[in-house]
Amino acid sequence: MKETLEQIKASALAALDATKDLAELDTWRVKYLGKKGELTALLKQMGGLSAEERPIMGQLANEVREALTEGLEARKEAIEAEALNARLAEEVLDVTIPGSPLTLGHQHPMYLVLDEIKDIFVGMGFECLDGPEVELAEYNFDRLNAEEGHPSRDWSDTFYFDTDSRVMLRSQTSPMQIRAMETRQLPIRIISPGRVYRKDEVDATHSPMFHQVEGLVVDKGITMADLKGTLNTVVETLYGKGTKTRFRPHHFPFTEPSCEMDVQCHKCGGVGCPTCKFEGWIELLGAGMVHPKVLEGCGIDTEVYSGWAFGMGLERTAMRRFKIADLRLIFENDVRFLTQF
Ligand code: 2NL
Repeated sequence: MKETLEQIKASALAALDATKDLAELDTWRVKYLGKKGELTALLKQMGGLSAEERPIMGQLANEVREALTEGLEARKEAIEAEALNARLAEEVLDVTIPGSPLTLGHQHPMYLVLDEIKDIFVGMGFECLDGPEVELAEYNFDRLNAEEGHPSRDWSDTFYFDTDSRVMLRSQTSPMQIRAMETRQLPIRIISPGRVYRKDEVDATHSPMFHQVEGLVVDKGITMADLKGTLNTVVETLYGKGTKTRFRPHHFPFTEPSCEMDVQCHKCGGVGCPTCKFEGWIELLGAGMVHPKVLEGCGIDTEVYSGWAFGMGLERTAMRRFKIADLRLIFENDVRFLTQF
């Protein structure tokens, strides 16, 4: 029996060394130390021993059990340590690997220009308004004194949604200024930038969708002098102090009198060059005193109040500022183009 015990101990310890994971270790424990294990089976045979042999064998059996239990604990710790080391090696973080670069977008040149214009007007106490791109012809035309039959209302110029020409894509941002005059308390000082739509074929200078900024002031005693003074200040902030401007008479249905404002060519100083098409001046915007019919249509008393308004195209301003030759580049949004500004 003693030999059998030694044998069990030797083969058990050898098998223990061969276990590779906790599952195998548990199989080992059941085989050698379990209730139906080899050691238990041997102890059950102790009844057949003599009274002298029994305690000696008993003690030896206990020593073997202790050795196996200790071995089991040691092996368990070793397996767990190996598993931990393997996991640490696998999950190791190499902080020296260079990060992958974040590809950020770039602000569009036209919005750079718009932000500058906004800053100037907000600095003078104007509020910036947003409004719908789908409008009623009533607000886009009628309320702006462009009555039925006005050429801009033609189907060849305007995107209508319905056959009776009632709903349309706005052709200017004035409709929301009309809404402001209807609903707000006077005085009003607002600008309204946004997308506008006209039926034009795409080429280097035309697009059926473009951007506009309009502005409107309504207060007591507003005159053409306010229009000129404010717009001159805007131009000097945009193009530098001392930049010369000129105002030419023009016609818009919604303003009376109306004018166009030119800036002296920053390139040649007014002598004439390719930038100003040898005119010495560059057209910047249209403006005028708000037509009394337009004011009255919004319930404003023209005996007390008057106003001025302007409208300018944003694409053209950005193209001039950044020397962009083709309008289509503005809308393609190729990041190689955008990142140049
Ligand atoms: C241009 C000219 C202009 C206005 C827009 C306006 C708005 C209201 C009342 C009166 Cl609510 N006028 N806007 C006035 C003059 C000119 O735009 O050439 N735009 C690109």
